[in-house]
Amino acid sequence: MKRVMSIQDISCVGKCSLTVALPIISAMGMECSIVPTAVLSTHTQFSDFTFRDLTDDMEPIKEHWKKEGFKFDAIYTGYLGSKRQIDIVADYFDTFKKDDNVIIMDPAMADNGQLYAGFDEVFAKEMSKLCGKADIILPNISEASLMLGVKYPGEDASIDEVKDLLLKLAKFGPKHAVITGVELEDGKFGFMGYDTEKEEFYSYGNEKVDMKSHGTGDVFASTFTGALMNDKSVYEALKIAADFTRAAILNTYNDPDSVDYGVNFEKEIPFLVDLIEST
Ligand code: PXL
Repeated sequence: MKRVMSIQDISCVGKCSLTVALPIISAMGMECSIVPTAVLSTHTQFSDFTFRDLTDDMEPIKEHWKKEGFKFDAIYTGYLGSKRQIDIVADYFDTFKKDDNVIIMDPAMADNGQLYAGFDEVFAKEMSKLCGKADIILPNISEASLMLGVKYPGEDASIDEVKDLLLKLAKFGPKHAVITGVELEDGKFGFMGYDTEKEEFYSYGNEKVDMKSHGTGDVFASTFTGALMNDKSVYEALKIAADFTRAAILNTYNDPDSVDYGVNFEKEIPFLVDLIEST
């Protein structure tokens, strides 16, 4: 069985980061080993959340795993809480990156042009340096522009603006830079990516569901990771992630009892398994 390492926080209520990565990656038939970076009572879109920093545990976990000789087929990182955590994650990459595994980074730190609570532009720059060690990076439009230190073009950025961001992200050094949450030319909503080796753009989208939701970037990145581990190509895995994320949003949109802090990805797990089997 393939093994994924996921490094991000546990938000006890909030349907994001590890409470999304673990069920999705497990449902896709992969072992998901975790490095919890912090325990929060909720994600940071709530007020008065608690935050227990677990940075001091990260180095000893890494050292133990190194001693045990554990190997990972993918390393997938999401929300990181501080510059020090970014430095430690860089050490994880140096320790566990091999020729035959893949590093996937979702630089989760902003939405709608706004950094999440506790972050600043300096943190965004540090995150951009870490992206240079990744094979595939999955920022949204806000994260891409903040990491690049350029003006936020808005959620309705034009295709030319998105392409410009992608070419600049490519200079960080990943094999694929992918921007999520893009309004495509055909009126669809999805992702646009750039393959830095083939020097080619690609994109895919679905009809937009008219709803703002939290944690969708985490659902997308977790699904992408699981699909890639199921031997799908980068493009196929991104497409599966886009289709599943949209299904989770649509389910939430149609559910009168839905919560507003996350999406109903749980209800769509059977669809995810179908997507994996039929792709
Ligand atoms: O969904 C991204 C995310 C992850 N972790 C924490 C967050 C957020 C978004 O707000 O606050 C703690």
